[in-house]
Amino acid sequence: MKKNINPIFVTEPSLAPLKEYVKLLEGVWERKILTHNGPLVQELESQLANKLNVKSFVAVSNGTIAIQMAIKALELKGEIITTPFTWIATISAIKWEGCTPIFADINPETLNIDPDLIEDQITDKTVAIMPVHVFGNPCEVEKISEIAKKYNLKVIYDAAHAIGSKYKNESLLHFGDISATSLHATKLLNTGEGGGCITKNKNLSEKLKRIRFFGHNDDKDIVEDGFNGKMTEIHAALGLVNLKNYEDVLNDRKSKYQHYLSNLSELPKLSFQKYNDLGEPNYSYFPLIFDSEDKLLNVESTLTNSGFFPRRYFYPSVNKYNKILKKVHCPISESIAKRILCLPLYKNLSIEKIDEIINLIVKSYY
Ligand code: T4K
Repeated sequence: MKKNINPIFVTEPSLAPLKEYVKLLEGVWERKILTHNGPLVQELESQLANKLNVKSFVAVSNGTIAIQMAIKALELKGEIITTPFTWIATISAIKWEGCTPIFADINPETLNIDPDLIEDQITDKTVAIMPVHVFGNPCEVEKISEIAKKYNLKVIYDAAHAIGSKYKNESLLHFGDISATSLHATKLLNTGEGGGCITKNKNLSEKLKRIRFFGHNDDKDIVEDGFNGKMTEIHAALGLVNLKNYEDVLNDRKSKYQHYLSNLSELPKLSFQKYNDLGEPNYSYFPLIFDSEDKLLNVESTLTNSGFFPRRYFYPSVNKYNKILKKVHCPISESIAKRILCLPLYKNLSIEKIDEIINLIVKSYY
């Protein structure tokens, strides 16, 4: 097999035609409004709320800030139970808001927090649960909501991966007190950097808008302890043009996901993320779970030697970052984190390239 002249990375941003973006930027140049809740940010929020069928979408500067704003809006101080199988941003956002992350281990099949392990971690300091819809796979939202009700806890979903995912036909972003999503370059829908907070509660949504704008109300009085979480017009313009291709990107990922799956499912001792029966994921990542780390390293080096660069999301399990976190053991997450590899998956990736990846994996297996 020839080495790729152009390396193939785990993902590539889906970008609308440049001409369409430039057209929107011309308006920005004319208006000279670059930020502070400009018309394009408002338009993006309204289009996103319609497209995703959510009550409101508060656009912010990135997904990490969205999580911090959710914690701030709910005025949480104490312990937040979360998953060890996530990106470090989940944890850093909790810590930046002066709260303490407490880990409940994951289900080895769904890769999401195991609801049956949450109650063991509840103490009198617990204020909230922060599950992550890992790789867009819906968490067990109903069980989590029951636990939260029983112990009077808030639920914030780290929905960074979850734009386009559904649960019982409703947008997954509608669950919990607040969901925080990401519009980063590597996500299904991107504004370059960006994110959003979603809630069904109108008062909370208004509060989030004030928090993102230094705590100002409409009369420019300071009524909240806010900060700067604003999205710019330049980012919103990118979101608006990319949003036009959103369904196309979603369907493309789904068909490529299925192509990978049908060609790899016969390989021995290889498993795949188990999707929630009541949900519909957005197929935003294609993770492979090996039976040993050695097998993973072998497949990874075969692929990289041929110019394909899969990624070890998430490695290591975040509870292992002991320079910033107290040592705790999360055996399931630690084991999965060592054995999971995400394959390239994005709109411009051709089926021929995917077949090359599949062939390399199959060869390195026998
Ligand atoms: N919660 C969870 C569960 C998350 O996964 C994340 C972020 C967050 C919260 C926080 O959301 P944000 O604050 O980021 O909005 C990426 C992203 O930086 C990060 O957004 C994402 N999760 C995380 C899982 O992955 P890397 O380390 O993969 O970035 P990088 O630069 O290695 O990019 C991967 C590949 O994508 C590259 O090999 C090439 C391609 N790429 C990347 C960028 C940035 C492009 O083609 N163009 C680009 O502009 O972090």
